[in-house]
Amino acid sequence: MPLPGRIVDVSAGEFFFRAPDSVPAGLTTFRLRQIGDVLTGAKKTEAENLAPAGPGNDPTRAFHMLWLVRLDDGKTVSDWYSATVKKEPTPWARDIGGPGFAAPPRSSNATLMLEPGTYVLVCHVGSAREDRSRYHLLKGMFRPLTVVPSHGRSASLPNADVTARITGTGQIRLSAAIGRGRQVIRVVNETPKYHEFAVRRLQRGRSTAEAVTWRRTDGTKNPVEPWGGFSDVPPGATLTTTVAFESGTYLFWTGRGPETSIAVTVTPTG
Ligand SMILES: [Cu+2]
Repeated sequence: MPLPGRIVDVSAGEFFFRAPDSVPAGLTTFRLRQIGDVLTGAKKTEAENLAPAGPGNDPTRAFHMLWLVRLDDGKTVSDWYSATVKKEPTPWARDIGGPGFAAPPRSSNATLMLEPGTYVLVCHVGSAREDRSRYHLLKGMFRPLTVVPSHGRSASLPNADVTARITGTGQIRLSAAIGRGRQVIRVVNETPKYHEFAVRRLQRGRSTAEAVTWRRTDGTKNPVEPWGGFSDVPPGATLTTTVAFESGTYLFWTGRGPETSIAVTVTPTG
Protein backbone atom coordinates (compact mmCIF):
# COMPACT_ATOMS: atom_id res chain seq x y z
CA MET A 1 0.00 0.00 0.00
CA PRO A 2 1.52 3.37 -0.98
CA LEU A 3 2.18 5.66 1.98
CA PRO A 4 2.83 9.42 1.94
CA GLY A 5 6.30 10.97 2.12
CA ARG A 6 9.42 9.15 3.17
CA ILE A 7 8.69 5.82 4.83
CA VAL A 8 10.60 5.01 8.01
CA ASP A 9 10.21 1.38 9.00
CA VAL A 10 10.21 0.64 12.70
CA SER A 11 10.03 -2.95 13.96
CA ALA A 12 9.08 -3.76 17.53
CA GLY A 13 9.80 -6.89 19.58
CA GLU A 14 10.48 -7.84 23.21
CA PHE A 15 11.83 -5.35 24.18
CA PHE A 16 13.42 -3.31 21.46
CA PHE A 17 12.85 -1.15 18.42
CA ARG A 18 14.70 -1.69 15.18
CA ALA A 19 14.88 1.57 13.22
CA PRO A 20 17.34 3.84 11.43
CA ASP A 21 19.60 6.03 13.59
CA SER A 22 19.02 9.08 11.45
CA VAL A 23 16.44 10.27 8.92
CA PRO A 24 15.98 13.50 6.93
CA ALA A 25 13.36 16.08 7.92
CA GLY A 26 10.17 16.50 5.91
CA LEU A 27 6.99 14.58 5.29
CA THR A 28 7.50 11.18 6.92
CA THR A 29 5.42 8.09 7.52
CA PHE A 30 6.46 5.88 10.41
CA ARG A 31 5.37 2.34 9.67
CA LEU A 32 5.28 0.04 12.69
CA ARG A 33 5.60 -3.71 12.37
CA GLN A 34 5.41 -6.27 15.14
CA ILE A 35 8.28 -8.75 14.92
CA GLY A 36 8.15 -10.24 18.42
CA ASP A 37 5.96 -12.96 19.88
CA VAL A 38 2.71 -11.67 18.34
CA LEU A 39 4.27 -12.52 14.99
CA THR A 40 5.97 -15.79 15.89
CA GLY A 41 3.83 -17.08 18.77
CA ALA A 42 0.35 -15.62 18.33
CA LYS A 43 -1.39 -18.43 20.25
CA LYS A 44 0.75 -17.84 23.31
CA THR A 45 0.36 -14.06 23.27
CA GLU A 46 -3.42 -14.35 22.82
CA ALA A 47 -3.64 -16.70 25.82
CA GLU A 48 -1.52 -14.28 27.87
CA ASN A 49 -3.74 -11.41 26.82
CA LEU A 50 -6.96 -13.17 27.83
CA ALA A 51 -5.68 -14.28 31.22
CA PRO A 52 -5.72 -12.09 34.34
CA ALA A 53 -2.60 -10.08 35.08
CA GLY A 54 -0.49 -11.52 37.85
CA PRO A 55 3.03 -12.39 38.90
CA GLY A 56 3.23 -15.08 36.22
CA ASN A 57 1.31 -13.29 33.48
CA ASP A 58 1.75 -9.97 31.74
CA PRO A 59 -1.19 -9.57 29.32
CA THR A 60 0.43 -6.80 27.25
CA ARG A 61 3.98 -8.17 27.24
CA ALA A 62 4.12 -8.69 23.47
CA PHE A 63 1.99 -5.77 22.25
CA HIS A 64 3.95 -2.71 21.15
CA MET A 65 3.13 0.78 20.06
CA LEU A 66 5.32 3.71 19.09
CA TRP A 67 5.48 7.13 20.65
CA LEU A 68 7.77 9.76 19.17
CA VAL A 69 9.23 12.21 21.64
CA ARG A 70 11.07 15.32 20.50
CA LEU A 71 13.72 16.80 22.79
CA ASP A 72 14.57 20.49 22.90
CA ASP A 73 18.05 21.48 21.71
CA GLY A 74 20.73 20.70 24.28
CA LYS A 75 18.86 17.78 25.85
CA THR A 76 20.04 14.23 25.31
CA VAL A 77 18.26 10.91 25.24
CA SER A 78 20.03 9.94 28.47
CA ASP A 79 18.76 13.18 30.13
CA TRP A 80 15.29 12.18 29.04
CA TYR A 81 15.61 8.57 30.18
CA SER A 82 16.93 9.36 33.63
CA ALA A 83 14.27 12.04 34.21
CA THR A 84 11.52 9.71 33.01
CA VAL A 85 12.67 6.83 35.21
CA LYS A 86 12.67 9.17 38.21
CA LYS A 87 9.25 10.53 37.17
CA GLU A 88 10.69 14.04 37.00
CA PRO A 89 8.90 16.57 34.79
CA THR A 90 10.34 16.90 31.29
CA PRO A 91 8.91 20.14 29.87
CA TRP A 92 11.71 20.03 27.28
CA ALA A 93 10.39 16.76 25.83
CA ARG A 94 7.29 16.82 23.66
CA ASP A 95 5.21 13.75 22.97
CA ILE A 96 4.17 13.64 19.34
CA GLY A 97 2.32 10.32 19.33
CA GLY A 98 2.80 7.69 16.63
CA PRO A 99 1.39 4.48 15.19
CA GLY A 100 -0.62 2.17 17.44
CA PHE A 101 -0.93 -1.60 17.40
CA ALA A 102 -1.95 -3.61 14.34
CA ALA A 103 -1.96 -7.40 14.39
CA PRO A 104 0.49 -8.96 11.91
CA PRO A 105 0.60 -9.30 8.97
CA ARG A 106 -0.78 -5.77 9.04
CA SER A 107 1.28 -2.78 10.07
CA SER A 108 0.20 0.58 11.47
CA ASN A 109 1.42 3.99 10.34
CA ALA A 110 1.52 7.66 11.24
CA THR A 111 2.34 10.46 8.80
CA LEU A 112 3.64 13.81 9.98
CA MET A 113 5.89 16.69 9.02
CA LEU A 114 9.14 15.89 10.80
CA GLU A 115 11.39 18.75 11.93
CA PRO A 116 15.14 18.44 12.50
CA GLY A 117 16.17 17.59 16.04
CA THR A 118 16.74 14.86 18.59
CA TYR A 119 13.94 12.36 19.04
CA VAL A 120 13.29 9.22 21.03
CA LEU A 121 11.21 6.28 19.86
CA VAL A 122 9.43 4.95 22.94
CA CYS A 123 7.01 2.17 23.83
CA HIS A 124 4.83 3.26 26.76
CA VAL A 125 2.84 0.02 26.88
CA GLY A 126 2.51 -1.18 30.48
CA SER A 127 2.92 2.29 32.01
CA ALA A 128 -0.63 2.65 33.30
CA ARG A 129 -0.05 0.90 36.61
CA GLU A 130 1.76 1.68 39.84
CA ASP A 131 3.56 -1.64 39.42
CA ARG A 132 6.18 -0.69 36.87
CA SER A 133 7.46 -4.21 36.25
CA ARG A 134 5.36 -4.36 33.07
CA TYR A 135 6.47 -1.01 31.66
CA HIS A 136 8.14 -1.62 28.29
CA LEU A 137 10.21 1.56 28.44
CA LEU A 138 11.91 0.28 31.61
CA LYS A 139 12.63 -3.01 29.85
CA GLY A 140 14.66 -1.09 27.29
CA MET A 141 12.06 -0.15 24.67
CA PHE A 142 13.44 3.19 23.60
CA ARG A 143 15.76 4.21 20.83
CA PRO A 144 17.31 7.55 19.78
CA LEU A 145 16.47 9.01 16.38
CA THR A 146 18.22 12.02 14.87
CA VAL A 147 16.31 14.03 12.28
CA VAL A 148 18.73 15.95 10.08
CA PRO A 149 17.88 18.98 7.94
CA SER A 150 16.96 18.00 4.42
CA HIS A 151 17.74 20.03 1.36
CA GLY A 152 15.20 20.10 -1.37
CA ARG A 153 11.49 20.37 -1.04
CA SER A 154 9.54 18.03 1.15
CA ALA A 155 6.28 16.58 -0.11
CA SER A 156 3.24 18.20 1.49
CA LEU A 157 0.67 16.40 3.59
CA PRO A 158 -1.72 14.38 1.43
CA ASN A 159 -5.36 15.34 1.20
CA ALA A 160 -7.47 13.31 3.56
CA ASP A 161 -10.39 11.14 2.47
CA VAL A 162 -11.91 11.50 5.92
CA THR A 163 -11.22 13.76 8.87
CA ALA A 164 -11.88 12.36 12.34
CA ARG A 165 -12.26 14.99 15.05
CA ILE A 166 -11.74 14.01 18.66
CA THR A 167 -13.96 16.24 20.79
CA GLY A 168 -15.40 16.53 24.29
CA THR A 169 -14.30 13.66 26.47
CA GLY A 170 -13.01 11.60 23.56
CA GLN A 171 -16.00 11.40 21.20
CA ILE A 172 -15.16 10.88 17.52
CA ARG A 173 -16.84 12.77 14.67
CA LEU A 174 -16.19 11.70 11.07
CA SER A 175 -16.43 14.13 8.14
CA ALA A 176 -17.51 11.46 5.65
CA ALA A 177 -18.21 7.77 5.24
CA ILE A 178 -15.25 5.41 5.08
CA GLY A 179 -14.77 3.88 1.64
CA ARG A 180 -13.34 0.51 0.77
CA GLY A 181 -9.63 0.24 -0.03
CA ARG A 182 -6.95 2.76 0.82
CA GLN A 183 -8.18 5.70 2.90
CA VAL A 184 -6.17 8.62 4.22
CA ILE A 185 -7.55 9.60 7.62
CA ARG A 186 -6.65 12.85 9.30
CA VAL A 187 -7.21 12.77 13.05
CA VAL A 188 -7.55 16.12 14.80
CA ASN A 189 -7.55 16.13 18.59
CA GLU A 190 -9.60 19.18 19.60
CA THR A 191 -9.46 18.34 23.30
CA PRO A 192 -6.88 19.37 25.93
CA LYS A 193 -5.99 15.72 26.64
CA TYR A 194 -4.00 12.98 24.96
CA HIS A 195 -6.16 10.39 23.24
CA GLU A 196 -5.40 7.03 21.74
CA PHE A 197 -7.04 6.51 18.35
CA ALA A 198 -7.63 2.83 17.70
CA VAL A 199 -8.87 1.28 14.46
CA ARG A 200 -10.37 -2.17 15.03
CA ARG A 201 -12.14 -4.57 12.72
CA LEU A 202 -15.16 -6.39 14.10
CA GLN A 203 -14.77 -10.16 13.93
CA ARG A 204 -17.42 -12.10 12.06
CA GLY A 205 -20.41 -13.03 14.22
CA ARG A 206 -19.70 -10.41 16.91
CA SER A 207 -21.68 -7.24 17.56
CA THR A 208 -20.44 -3.68 17.92
CA ALA A 209 -22.27 -3.50 21.27
CA GLU A 210 -20.25 -6.39 22.69
CA ALA A 211 -17.06 -5.08 21.09
CA VAL A 212 -17.20 -1.84 23.06
CA THR A 213 -18.07 -3.44 26.40
CA TRP A 214 -15.83 -6.51 26.16
CA ARG A 215 -13.21 -7.03 28.85
CA ARG A 216 -10.09 -9.12 28.42
CA THR A 217 -11.07 -11.55 31.15
CA ASP A 218 -14.69 -12.06 30.02
CA GLY A 219 -13.85 -15.60 28.95
CA THR A 220 -14.53 -14.90 25.27
CA LYS A 221 -12.14 -14.11 22.46
CA ASN A 222 -11.55 -10.49 21.55
CA PRO A 223 -14.46 -9.40 19.30
CA VAL A 224 -12.18 -7.10 17.31
CA GLU A 225 -8.96 -7.38 15.39
CA PRO A 226 -6.40 -4.59 15.88
CA TRP A 227 -6.22 -2.90 12.47
CA GLY A 228 -4.18 0.23 13.17
CA GLY A 229 -4.49 3.77 14.47
CA PHE A 230 -2.35 5.86 16.80
CA SER A 231 -0.77 5.23 20.18
CA ASP A 232 -1.66 8.80 21.09
CA VAL A 233 -2.77 12.02 19.47
CA PRO A 234 -1.52 14.94 21.57
CA PRO A 235 -3.84 17.78 22.63
CA GLY A 236 -4.49 20.12 19.70
CA ALA A 237 -2.43 17.96 17.34
CA THR A 238 -3.21 16.48 13.96
CA LEU A 239 -1.87 13.13 12.76
CA THR A 240 -2.53 11.34 9.50
CA THR A 241 -2.78 7.62 8.89
CA THR A 242 -3.40 5.52 5.80
CA VAL A 243 -5.57 2.46 6.28
CA ALA A 244 -6.66 -0.29 3.87
CA PHE A 245 -10.28 -1.21 4.56
CA GLU A 246 -11.82 -4.46 3.38
CA SER A 247 -15.59 -4.71 3.47
CA GLY A 248 -16.79 -5.24 7.03
CA THR A 249 -17.54 -3.32 10.20
CA TYR A 250 -14.89 -1.30 11.97
CA LEU A 251 -14.69 0.58 15.22
CA PHE A 252 -12.68 3.69 15.90
CA TRP A 253 -12.19 4.51 19.53
CA THR A 254 -10.26 6.76 21.86
CA GLY A 255 -11.05 4.26 24.59
CA ARG A 256 -13.08 1.06 24.56
CA GLY A 257 -16.60 2.05 25.60
CA PRO A 258 -19.88 3.16 24.02
CA GLU A 259 -19.25 6.90 24.53
CA THR A 260 -15.81 6.98 22.98
CA SER A 261 -16.30 4.60 20.05
CA ILE A 262 -17.83 4.94 16.63
CA ALA A 263 -18.77 2.06 14.33
CA VAL A 264 -18.47 2.31 10.56
CA THR A 265 -19.49 -0.21 7.93
CA VAL A 266 -17.51 -0.53 4.74
CA THR A 267 -19.60 -2.05 1.97
CA PRO A 268 -18.28 -4.15 -0.92
CA THR A 269 -19.18 -1.43 -3.41
CA GLY A 270 -18.42 1.53 -1.11
CU1 LIG B 1 6.39 -2.39 23.81
